[in-house]
Amino acid sequence: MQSLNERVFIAGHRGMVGSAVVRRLKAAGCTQLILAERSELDLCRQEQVEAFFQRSRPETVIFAAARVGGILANASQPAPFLYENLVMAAHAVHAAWMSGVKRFLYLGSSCIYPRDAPQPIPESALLTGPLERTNEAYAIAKIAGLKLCQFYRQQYGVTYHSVMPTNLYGPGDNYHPDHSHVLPGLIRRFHEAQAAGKDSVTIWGTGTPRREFLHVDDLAAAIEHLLSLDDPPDVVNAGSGHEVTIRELAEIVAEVVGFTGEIRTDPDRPDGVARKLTDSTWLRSAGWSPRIGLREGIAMAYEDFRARLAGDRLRTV
Ligand code: GFB
Repeated sequence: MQSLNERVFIAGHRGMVGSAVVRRLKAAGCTQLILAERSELDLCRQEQVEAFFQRSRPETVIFAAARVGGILANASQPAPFLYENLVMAAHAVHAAWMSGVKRFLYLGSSCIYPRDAPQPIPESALLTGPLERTNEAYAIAKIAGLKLCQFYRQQYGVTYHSVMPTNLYGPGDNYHPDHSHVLPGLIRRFHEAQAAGKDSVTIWGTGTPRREFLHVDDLAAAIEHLLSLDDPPDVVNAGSGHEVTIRELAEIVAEVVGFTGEIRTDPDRPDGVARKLTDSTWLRSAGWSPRIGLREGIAMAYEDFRARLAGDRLRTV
């Protein structure tokens, strides 16, 4: 942000990313955060979005609203993953431009890159090959969103740009047993196995895919940093630079939770893409670097999980 007094609309402030951004900007001293509950603003409804922007007049928009989920949710619900993410982005970018918003930061995902992209994946790999099948719908919507920003910037001279985070985790994650991402899925499964005294836990797939994880508070710092730059590139990756296999991840979760039984795999479940390590050289050279290590971050996420479980506040959407 150029100034702490700017009117900043955070779309999706109830989600894991949006709430981390709210925490970060409040701590930085931002005084005019604009937040809207879903009952007040349905981003899938164009008239509502346009009326909201005309009424609330944000100067900066951080677009963290999305239908998100893990590999199973993506693969089994491609229609709403494409439709909702596509129309939300289209409505918000267009309404922002019509109401005079000069700065718009769109949140994408590292799954926009081709399945067989070189590793680590540079931003230049975009649209150079076929996508991973299990999240094609989400990826197509996110590519359309980042292209909207790129083309509005190119044609209208507004600073609309995008950040592509790697696999995220942290407080307020979704712990749905089937639809969550791998890390909250494993935290829940290992916690329940430990509590029930089970002697084994089965993880999905072969355990061999590699993933890179970034704590959502590190992403919030990246977002704040990107917004402080006058002329960022259209698309910027944000990753930790550190990848683990799913089995290694499960071993860390087991250790954090205190589960000492056997870890089994289930090769009938989908693995998804084999590797997805982002190249964040640009963002690092611009002055951002992640601070939260994976083990430390998982321990923090587990604390959050337990607190929410005890308070009956676990998100399972
Ligand atoms: O996090 P995840 O669902 O999504 O799965 P992706 C990552 C890997 O973990 C896959 C394995 O190889 C899964 O088979 N896995 C093992 C599990 N146990 C579990 C479990 O209990 N739950 C889940 N969910 N996975 C997503 C995309 O891809 O990444 C989204 O579908 C988005 O579009 C997101 O881009 C960041 O990393 O494969």
